[in-house]
Amino acid sequence: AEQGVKLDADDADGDTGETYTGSREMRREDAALLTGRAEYTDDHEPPGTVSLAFVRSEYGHADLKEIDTSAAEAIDGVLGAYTWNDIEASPSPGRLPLSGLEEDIPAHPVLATDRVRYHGQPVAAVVAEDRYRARDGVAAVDIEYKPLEAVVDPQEAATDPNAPQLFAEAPDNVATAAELGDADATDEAFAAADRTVEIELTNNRLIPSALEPRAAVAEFDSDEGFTVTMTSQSPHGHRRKLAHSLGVREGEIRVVSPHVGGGFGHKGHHHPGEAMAAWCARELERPVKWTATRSENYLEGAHGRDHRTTATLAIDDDGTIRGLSAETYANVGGYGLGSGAAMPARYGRLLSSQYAINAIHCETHTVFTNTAPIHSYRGAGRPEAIYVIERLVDVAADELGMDPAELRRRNLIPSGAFPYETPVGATYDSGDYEPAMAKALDAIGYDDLRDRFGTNWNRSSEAIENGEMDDGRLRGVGIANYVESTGGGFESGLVRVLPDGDVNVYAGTHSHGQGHETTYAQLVADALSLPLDRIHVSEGDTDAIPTGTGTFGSRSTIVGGNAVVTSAETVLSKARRIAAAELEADPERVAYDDGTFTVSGTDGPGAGESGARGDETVSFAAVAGTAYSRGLPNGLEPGLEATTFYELDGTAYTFGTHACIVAVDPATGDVELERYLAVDDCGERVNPTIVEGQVHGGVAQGIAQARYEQVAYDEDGTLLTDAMDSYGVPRAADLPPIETDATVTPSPLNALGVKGIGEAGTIAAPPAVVNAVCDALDVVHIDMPLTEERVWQAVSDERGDV
Ligand code: MCN
Repeated sequence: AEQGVKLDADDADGDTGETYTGSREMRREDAALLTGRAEYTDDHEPPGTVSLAFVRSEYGHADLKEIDTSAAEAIDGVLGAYTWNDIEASPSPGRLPLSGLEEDIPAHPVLATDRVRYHGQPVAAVVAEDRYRARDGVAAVDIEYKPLEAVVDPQEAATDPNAPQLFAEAPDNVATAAELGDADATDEAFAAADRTVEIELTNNRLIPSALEPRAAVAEFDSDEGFTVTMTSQSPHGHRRKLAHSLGVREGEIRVVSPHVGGGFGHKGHHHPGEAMAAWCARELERPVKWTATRSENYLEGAHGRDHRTTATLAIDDDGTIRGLSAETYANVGGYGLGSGAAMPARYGRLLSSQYAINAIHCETHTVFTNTAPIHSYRGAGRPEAIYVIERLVDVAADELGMDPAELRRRNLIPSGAFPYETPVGATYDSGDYEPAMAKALDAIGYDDLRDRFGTNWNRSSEAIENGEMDDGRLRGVGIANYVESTGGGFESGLVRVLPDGDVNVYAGTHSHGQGHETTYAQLVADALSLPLDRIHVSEGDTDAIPTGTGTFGSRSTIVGGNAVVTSAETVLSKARRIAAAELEADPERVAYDDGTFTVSGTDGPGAGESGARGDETVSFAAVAGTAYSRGLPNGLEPGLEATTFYELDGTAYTFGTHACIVAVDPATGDVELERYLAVDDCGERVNPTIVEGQVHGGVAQGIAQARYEQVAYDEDGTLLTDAMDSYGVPRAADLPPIETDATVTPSPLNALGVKGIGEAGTIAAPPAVVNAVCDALDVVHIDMPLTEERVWQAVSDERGDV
């Protein structure tokens, strides 16, 4: 495909008009990424750079008796070996910022104080001339631990009176407890319903496996302050958090984030690594580099999920859902990281999913355990909520002997009911669920599949015994409906026109794989009616970009996109006034299209010989030149740029239906995904190819959660899955082709009509896959990940073999 080709009326995606928005522009950023020209943090090597490495706790829970760094300091080339005592003696508070918790609960120290609370917690830091000697220094630090009993399961940590306590300030290890919805109304709904169905499930703990581990290069100058080059999804957020942990003002820190090789949430959080790199740079007055190894990233890079839930659905025999109640124990890990401990409390907001449920009640306990800190992994609460309701609906269908698709359809929020307020405090902006669901069911051939294979409500164990296809494998079909909340917080967008008419766009978001360089350029090119190649997009430097928020929560397109477009519109309106002055016309009479301002019907130099009045024109580029010349007309201020801080009034709810077909080998427990299909509705799509790419990536992660990924700690709190050979990251060959389709229901909350798409796949895929496998095996539930062993066990249990 070519670059810079506008979408015309014949485009297959159904949009009309000559716009870049909606067209399948190739991603501009890919040439540099694919040819290895792109610069990442670890490529940054200012003269004199030295290397930082950490001594990390070998124990999940232990008191620190003594730390002896003298042997490390004696190594040739080691410049310093530091412990908490050094941090305490310095001007820095040395603790990462914490929010949403009682104030007396201690925040994560950058180096352990007198106790370690998770395996891999940084205990000491060694800086040396190169990374090898830094490692030698790490090996030479001598630590005497007194191991303590550990607890890793959140439900056990909160409910077992004998469970070890992590913080005296958090009785029963509970960090926060929250309630959503109405308990009394839910009790009433339960009493009135024909029956209830219950499920107990675990949302398995995950590790973000971005290709590039976290890294930081910190430089310090006593006049200029800090420059921290780092892997970040939120450069301004990191500037603020670094200021907190270092005890300096934000103005003393510049954060620069070059290309980022994936994040999935964990590069939005502040970890000890970057804080210590900056602390050491000031201490040694040398540039200090820290790059996590894969294992370090696994030990300490904020993990995700890890919920234990008991949920009950109250339902009538005709399939009407009357009420839902859920109680969840969510793991926080050894310390709260930023707002991580408060995040699970919000997960219940999506429990209503696409269904009109009158009464919902959700209780969430977020719990400290001796495991790595947990925060937002792609989806951040939404996958956990949707998994609960979408599994429950299938269990209810089984109980009622009703087709699970039909049960869903009966309870969908009708298209006329928007904006729709759920009982758990969410207001859905717009939605039209039935067509998306119908599209998915049609495409997967749902009715035909049911005819051929039946459903788990009528399949007998005899049928399982016989197998239902010639190859002896059991087929199942699973569907999952979802909603995704998108667009929180404010975002900044600066549009600066240069004197020759080129346009620089700066946004406070930071792409780490999402393609903003392309999609923001499409939006601004349309807003300014200019060729795409005149628009240049920058993110990632806090000195160049107005204070922003960052890229997470599928927010960039809505808030960042609308911010840059609003700025472009402000710029255009000023350009029009300058053009009007040049053309000596009223601004209202000045038309603008395709880079040219026109006043029609003038009797100036353009007038025809016959006396007919002609058109006068001036180009956008010429107006840009005028904007920077002396003595602008009508008292206009020189310059041509605008900044917008954009915030959405509400939340935009993306939705869709995913469906898949599985074939399960009952002899081995092997599951093959024969088809996977996603129908997503994120409102207007800026770039359908990028949207599909986002869905592909999310679905890959969702399938991986359902089938492969599981963080494992032993009972002492030792992380067993600390590398890619023990943690089930999916490979290309593990994934089916992913078919995509879309419906378009614009969001009324923003002028572009867009909603976010970045997390849809991680939300919908786990329940779609688990529903399909449970359908194939005629079992009520199997916890993720659906390893061969678990699936085989479920088949054997069903047959009574074992
Ligand atoms: N888009 C569009 N039209 C829409 C919505 C989105 O064309 N209606 C395009 C956007 O312009 C943007 C992309 O799709 O180029 C994603 O936009 P959006 O949904 O706004 O999400 P964000 O850019 O804010 O990305 C965040 C989201 C999250 S929360 C995670 S986690 C995630 C993800 O994106 N991590 C990723 N996608 C990832 N992709 C890669 N390659 N690597 C990661 O770490």
